[in-house]
Amino acid sequence: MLETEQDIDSRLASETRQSEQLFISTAEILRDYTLANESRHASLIGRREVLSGKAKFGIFGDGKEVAQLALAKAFRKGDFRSGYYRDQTFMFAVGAATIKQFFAQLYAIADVSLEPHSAGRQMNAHFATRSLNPDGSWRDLTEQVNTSADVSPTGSQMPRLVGLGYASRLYRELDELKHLTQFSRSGSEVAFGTIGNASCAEGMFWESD
Ligand SMILES: Cc1ncc(C[n+]2csc(CCOP(=O)(O)OP(=O)(O)O)c2C)c(N)n1
Ligand SMILES: [Mg+2]
Repeated sequence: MLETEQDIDSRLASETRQSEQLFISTAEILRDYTLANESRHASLIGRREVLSGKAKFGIFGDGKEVAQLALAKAFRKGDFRSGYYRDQTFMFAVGAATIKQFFAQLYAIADVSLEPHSAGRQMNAHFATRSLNPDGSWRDLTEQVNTSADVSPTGSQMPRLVGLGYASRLYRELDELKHLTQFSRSGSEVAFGTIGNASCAEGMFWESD
């Protein structure tokens, strides 16, 4: 059935209302574009450094910039990531890594103040956040973005992801854990995971399912 003029007017009005709800400011679009562009160049320059023998090994997140910017918008303080080596744009976007730190790890700089993710001990793009202060006391994990420390076996982020999700469930359900407010927002935090297609064929992926 053909739409009448009135139908079209009301459809357009409703679509306009929907697009207003999805409003993103010009400033935010420009910030996102800038970060995506910087991250892409970090990948291209990093790969050149590896292929010309100046860095030990490299694997990069180019091609995933936009998806990771979108993921970062859903991520809140207190949430956790368990991911893999393609996640640089997400890590930059949530403020948990800088481009300088990214290159410090690529060059295996063994100085924790320059390379706080692993002090040069891990391959590149193996991210981590700290749960402890230098004096060994716990940080308030609900006030920071968190990522479990990346390890290299493909698929190994999945059991960690299950553990993080299960921990939130326990914080939600067990009264005796309710006083531990520095670890959990009453179990409402979200554990986000990332994985590559090939790693979805690993045993650890299926065991985590
Ligand atoms: C258990 C294990 N086997 C092999 C490797 C070597 N390795 C590193 S990345 C990779 C490919 C992973 O592909 P995919 O999961 O599709 O991720 P993509 O890099 O394509 O996003 C392999 C085989 C590894 N890290 N761990
Ligand atoms: Mg793949």
